[in-house]
This record gives sequence, structure tokens and C-alpha cells, in this order.
Amino acid sequence: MLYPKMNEARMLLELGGVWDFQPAGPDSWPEGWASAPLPAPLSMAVPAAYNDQKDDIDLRSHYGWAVYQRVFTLPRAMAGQRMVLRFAAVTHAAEVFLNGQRLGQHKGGFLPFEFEISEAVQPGENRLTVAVDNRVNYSTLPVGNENSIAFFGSDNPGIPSIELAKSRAKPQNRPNFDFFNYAGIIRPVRIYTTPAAYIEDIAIVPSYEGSTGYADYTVTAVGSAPVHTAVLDAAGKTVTEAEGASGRIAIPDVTLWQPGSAYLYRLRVTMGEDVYEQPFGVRTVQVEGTRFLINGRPFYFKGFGKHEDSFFRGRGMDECLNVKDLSMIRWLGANSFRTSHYPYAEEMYDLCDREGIVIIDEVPAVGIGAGPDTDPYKTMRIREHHEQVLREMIARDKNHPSVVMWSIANEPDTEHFPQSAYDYFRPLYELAHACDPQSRPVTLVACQNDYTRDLITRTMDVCCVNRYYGWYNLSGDLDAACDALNTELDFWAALGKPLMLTEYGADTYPGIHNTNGEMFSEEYQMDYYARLNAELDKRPFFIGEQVWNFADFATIQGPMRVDGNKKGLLTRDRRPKLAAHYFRRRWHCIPDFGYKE
Ligand code: BDP
Repeated sequence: MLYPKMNEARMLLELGGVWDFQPAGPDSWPEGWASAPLPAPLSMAVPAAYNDQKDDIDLRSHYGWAVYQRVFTLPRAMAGQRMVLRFAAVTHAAEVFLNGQRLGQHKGGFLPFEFEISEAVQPGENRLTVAVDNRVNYSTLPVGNENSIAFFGSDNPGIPSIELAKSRAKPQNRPNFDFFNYAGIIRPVRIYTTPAAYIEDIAIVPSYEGSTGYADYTVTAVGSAPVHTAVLDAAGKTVTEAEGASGRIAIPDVTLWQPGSAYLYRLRVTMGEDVYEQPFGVRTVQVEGTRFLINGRPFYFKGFGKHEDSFFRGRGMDECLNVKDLSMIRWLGANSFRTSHYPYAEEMYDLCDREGIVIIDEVPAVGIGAGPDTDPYKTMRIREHHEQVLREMIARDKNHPSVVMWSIANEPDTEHFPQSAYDYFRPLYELAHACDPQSRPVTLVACQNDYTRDLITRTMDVCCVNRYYGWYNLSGDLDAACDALNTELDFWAALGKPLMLTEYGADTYPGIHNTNGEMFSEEYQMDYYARLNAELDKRPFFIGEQVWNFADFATIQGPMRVDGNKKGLLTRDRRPKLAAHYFRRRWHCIPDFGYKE
């Protein structure tokens, strides 16, 4: 799916601003609201999550439907064009109406969807209504609990008073994941135009041989007109041209896209009256033995799991924050992050393309686990949706040079039902390869578990594991943590695959200092990383350290979290903790390439 752009053939309107908003019922909303002004609207900024915009606990912990509405008038100049209404993300499900007419719906809170509105739109005022459902359960990704068990702790099952109170409690989301369930229209809403015959999609597979780069391209179009393509360099100068909807373009004296040293070309596609310019970088990605190669050289991942999370907007798209975060990533000497635990806003990938930051792109498949006695792959109703989000993510992100690997899940249960997990994930692994024209490496991020029972993680192109030795396990005992880590590393070493840590970390309250370096202090976080990293450095097959987390972030309230998850190297407002200074010293000395050679 193409990112909406304004150019000589296409117009673009942003529908951001302050919309009308009204919470509705848990299971439904009055459809009459779609054809008239909302009865008692609140003001709500778009794009942004609604939860933290008002000082109202009912909105923070809202469960179910809420309705957004605004009125707009299109400029006359747009008449006669094909018009498309595009939502970059609505969390987690949306129903969309224009002038009372139902345009359609979309499930999945982190990927774009669009409707052609050329017929539905009218001259003068148009009323756009978007109903949003924030419920998470066994049919959604991320997964919400259905057995009234909270993410942390089980509320002492069997105690009559507690069981009775739970059965009477008002319905609420019980996320089976550790980030606040921010919801609403979290990314931009736009209308763009195209001519009647238009370019629908562009796929580019870059490669190079010696000093010549190649772009194998495929243009998908609706309507027929001859397709002309040209490769433009970063200065906008035409490098080569070609005819036809698919083919290979050679780029003499190619400049490669490299981590830390990005270079972007554009494929300019003209078809009849339509024009679209798709940026791309020439770089290759490959796994060879225990090495992860970018442009044929062994890359070492230094970075983080992140979240889209900030004050007031929650998970709302924030380009200023994205720029700031990339600045902090560079300040730290890091080179990469994983989009834990959902695909991020498209603008972030564009920025990483520009700045040479490497991304592991993850679908919102988090929370696939229901305890040791329940096979989640038989109980949860997610398979089809899982395929859908994987397809949609790869369709959206396939051309980004920054994306070097797909993650098909975070911490699913691979331990208690190893064969079920294998049977469930193997087809998804194959689907990811099949959907990606570049066939990038595919991974699944494994939970701290009995790794000897896990059958699927070891079959991935790269083995990615989250480990909390010294925090949730062997808490506070760094000697024991290093011992356990080494025992496990011996296991992975024998498999002959590249291994990386996609999470390890310790909750740290900024300002707590402790001469003994005990848990929760800034010293503990620093010592924890220094000790574990010293072990990781000894292993040649270990190809990357992504700490948990880049910054502190919001979670549901509960006995395990004080004002959110505090494992950030940075505070939520992006101030460095002690461990950030430690990593800054470490990472500036670790090269992007050839660290383990
Ligand atoms: C891992 C999850 C991550 C959590 C983290 C933690 O992948 O989402 O936030 O643990 O507990 O299990 O801090």
C-alpha cells in the first residue's frame, strides 16, 4: 500500500485537528449518531489516543466503543478526481460512516486502511463518523484475557469474596501485554486524490554487483496506460529510465544505503496522468551461518525495544518525538530498534530510512499464552487475523531499506505446547517470506522459558530471545544471572544460528541510588547490563543486544508497576539514567560492522 503523498498528480488533505468525541457502550454504539451531530460531544485531538486527553478515569479505563466525528468541506478543485479516505491506524477496530452511509470497517489497531469515497462525498459539508472499539480478547492482536486474570497476578483464585466481586465487577480490558491499551484515532486521517487510472502499488527489490546497483521493480496499476519509470538520485537527478510496469533498472556508480550512512534513491513512476515517487535504498540483507549481513558485512545490532508512548498523546503519532528519539539513539551510539510490539507509524520508518537506523518490524502478536494448562493455539481465535496483520504490515513496509527483519510475534507460549506453537508459527514464517518481495529474514521473539522444549524459535532465520536473568529470575544475584545466561548460551551455540537478545532489562527508578547496587537503583541497572554484556561479548554467534526498553512507558495499573514500566534507559521524558551513560560509552566503541570478527 502506498503512503499518501501530494504531487503534481495527487492532492492531499489532512483531517487532523480537534474532533467531536463521545464514549459509547461496551458492545455497541447508536448508529443514529452517524447521521447527526453527536448528542453530547467532548473535544478530542486527532491523531492521538483519547485516554489521557481528559482528566477522567472513565476515559482512561474506557471499555468498548467510542465515536469520533467531524465535518469537512472539500475544495471544488478536487471534483472529478478519484478520492480516497485513508486512516493510518485506528486502535483496535473501526467502523467508518460518511454522511450516514457506511463505508466499511477495519480490524487491527496499527495498520492503515482506506475507502474510495468519490461517490459518497458530496458538495458542501460532509459528516465523517468513526466508531472505535478498544476491546482486546482472544480474537484480537494484541491479545486480551477472557478469564478475568490480570496480566500480573491471579487474584488468588478460589477465594469466594474475590470470585464474587470479580463476577460483579464492571467489564474491563485485561490486556495480556505490558503496555497501556491506548486507543482511538492514533495516526493521521487523510483524503488523497488520484486520476481515474492510477498507480496502486510499487514493489522494489534492490541489489548490486560491484559498483552497479539494480532496482527490480513491479508497478501495480488500475486502468491501463503505458508505465514509465525513472530512478532519481538524492539530488533529484535522473540516473536511468525504463519503460514498462516491471523490470530491472541499473544504477551506475551506486551509493549504498548503510546503517549510519543512509542514501536514498527515488523510483519515479508515471502512468497516464498519475505520478508517484517511491523512495528506496540499495542494500542487501542476508543471514549466513551465524552472521547477519547487511551489504555483505556482518552487522551487530545495538539498540532497543521501544514503544510508541508519550505524555498526553499516549500512542498518538508524534513526529517531533520521533525526531527526538532518533537523536537519542544516535547520542547513545545505537543503530537499531524493534517496533515492539506492533507496527509503528509510517513516518517513523521514513525517518529511519533517511537517518540510517535499522528496524526489526513486529506485528501486534503479543499475549499469545494462556497459562500452562491451556493451549492458546487451540483456544484463541487469532490465526486469520494474525495472517492479515502480517500481510498488511509487509505490504505497507516492504520498500523501507531500514527494515531488515520481520518479527511474527513477541513471547508467544512456545514452551507448554511446543508442537502446537510449531504448527501455528511455521506457516506464518513461510507467509512472511512469501509476502516480502525482498524475502528478508524472519524471526519470532521468544519468552524467558524452558528453551530446550521450544521447537519453533530455533527454526527462525535469527533466534531472538527476551531474557530477564537477574531481574524476574535470580533477582538481584548477578553472579547467578551470568551463570544461567552462560548455560543457556551454550545451548544456542550448539545450534549454529545467529542469536540476539531482543529484551533484557531491570526496572529502575530515576533518582534512586545505592552503594550496594540493589534492585531498582540506577546502579543496579548499570551493573546488570555491564555484567551480562561482558558474557555476551565472549560469544561470536551473538549478533545483537537490544535492551528493554528505550524509555519508561505507561502500562495498566497493578501491583507490579509504579506509574508504568521503568526499564527505560531514558525516563519517559527522555532524560538519561545512569545506564544510558554506560551504554553511550560502550556503544560508541562497538562498530556497526565486524564487531565479532
Ligand atoms: C517482556 C515483554 C515486554 C514487557 C517486559 C517487562 O515482552 O512487553 O514489558 O517483559 O516485563 O515479557 O518489562
